[in-house]
Amino acid sequence: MKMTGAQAVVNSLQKEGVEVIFGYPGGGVLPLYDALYDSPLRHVLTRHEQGAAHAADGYARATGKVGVVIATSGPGATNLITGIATANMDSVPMVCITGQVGLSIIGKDSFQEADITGITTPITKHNYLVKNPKDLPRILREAFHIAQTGRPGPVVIDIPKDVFTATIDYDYPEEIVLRGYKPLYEGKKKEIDEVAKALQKAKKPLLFVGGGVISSEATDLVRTIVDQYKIPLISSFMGLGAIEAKDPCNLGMVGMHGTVAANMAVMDCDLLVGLGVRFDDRVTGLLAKFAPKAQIVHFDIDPAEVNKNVSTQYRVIGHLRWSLQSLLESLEHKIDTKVQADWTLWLQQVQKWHQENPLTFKNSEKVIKPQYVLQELDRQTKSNAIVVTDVGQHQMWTAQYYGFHRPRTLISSGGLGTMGFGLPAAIGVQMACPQENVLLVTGDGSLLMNCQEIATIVEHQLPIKVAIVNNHALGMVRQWQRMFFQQRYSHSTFHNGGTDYVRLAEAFGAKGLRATTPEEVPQVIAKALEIEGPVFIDFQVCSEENVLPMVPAGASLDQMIEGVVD
Ligand SMILES: Cc1ncc(C[n+]2csc(CCOP(=O)(O)OP(=O)(O)O)c2C)c(N)n1
Repeated sequence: MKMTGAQAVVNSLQKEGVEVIFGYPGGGVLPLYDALYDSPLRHVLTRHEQGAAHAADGYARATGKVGVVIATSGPGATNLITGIATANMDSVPMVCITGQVGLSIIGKDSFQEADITGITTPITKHNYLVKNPKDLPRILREAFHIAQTGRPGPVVIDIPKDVFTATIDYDYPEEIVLRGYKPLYEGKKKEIDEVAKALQKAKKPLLFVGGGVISSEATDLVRTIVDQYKIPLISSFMGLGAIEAKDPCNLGMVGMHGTVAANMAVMDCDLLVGLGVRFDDRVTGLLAKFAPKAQIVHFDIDPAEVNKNVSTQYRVIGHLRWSLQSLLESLEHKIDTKVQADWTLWLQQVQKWHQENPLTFKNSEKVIKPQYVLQELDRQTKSNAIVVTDVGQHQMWTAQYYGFHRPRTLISSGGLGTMGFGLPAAIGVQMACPQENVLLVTGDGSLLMNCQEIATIVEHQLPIKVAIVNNHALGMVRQWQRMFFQQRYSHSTFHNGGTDYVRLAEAFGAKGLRATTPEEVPQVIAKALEIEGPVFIDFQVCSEENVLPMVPAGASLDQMIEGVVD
């Protein structure tokens, strides 16, 4: 069938089952926007390309499907960069379509030209500059395949304006032939058997659950292992929600702001089994003292991850669904009562640590404590909202005080730590899950970084509830300055009383509420939950609070600061 390049892109998106696209038009992509005009595809016009990228990312994190974003050439495309890097660090499947100047004027500093394939090479799983219009269907097919298979990630397709307008014979390929790209599904049985043997010998095994467990939809298999063998588990920030927070085997988050029990368990275990984790520096602390008594096992789909940060004794490369299923088969009848008895003793030990060292804070009747806001949000939403966060103290308090029970219910920028992610990501999440309660927990700093997207939320009347943990400061920066820079608060405070967030919300046409005293917190949350549309709540919290416990950067996991630091 004959059609233009732009129509070919639209057709291909439909063939890939795309439902919604996030984007922002401009000269370089005008032919594509013209083709979208006649298509049934839903397009959400954000107010900034960065917002579009985070919205597509949020959509992908909430569903597991590929998020799609469109931007024009030059500044449109460069505005996507932070969003692409964010998705890349957290292995989120995304296809980004960017416009490019005409083929004959590429490389001539043409108007609105940027070398986007060059710029995004280090932050994409793959990228394309389409030079021949007839390659478009194949490239789109490949891009979706690459984005969602193996370790998921973002793929950029840069399309020159005259490629959009050229006429081609359209045929969408069924088959994909990609030399050199073989995303592994099944690993080696031998590797599994070695892990099973190591487990039989272990007296203090510890499962370490990461975001890969969620993205590979393998939570049920981890659940089965935990139920059957009662092995304690810890979670990375990205792994929260994979297993119920309240599960008796779950010690919670590990690392810099992890629980005491999780960190102590790492220091004492004799076999640490990493499942879809990156062993990121916020998790390991001082590498030389990470899991000092343990042999380390690493399960991952991406061979490049193994031995990147920690040296492992055992590794299994493969899709976690295959690997965990095989491990379960391999373990069957091999864990005798003697081994199981050791594991039970170990579980009792770590549970005792967990009971003796719960996450706590000193509540107050005078000032609103941020942790109290989180506890109350958790209580009133029955731990059942999809919670999106920004980056900072509020993000860590959310991880600590909200009870995540289902996978894909904590949507947050873990790897890159992108302030400004939350609001647009919440748009993508609410679009993907219209029936769910979507709660955004943000900071007064982060919210301002993409606050233009309030307009998008209002336009689509998305019923997102936004909790602004307003400490009139860049709280996490302030905390570091307080603890490690002799309280020299260099440029971390918002003066002049900060922004009036109620009026900001109202200026965009959303509802704004405020809580200034602890008694108002429950009432204001209840009211926000009753209101149907978008609501922004300004919680005026005390700015002195620190996120604790804390392992200082570069210290070992047993060097936790637990008490309140003044
Ligand atoms: C885009 C970006 N710029 C800077 C930082 C560094 N940073 C990390 S946390 C933080 C403060 C966040 O402040 P706020 O959003 O108010 O949250 P709070 O820590 O007060 O809860 C900053 C500046 C970042 N993570 N992202």
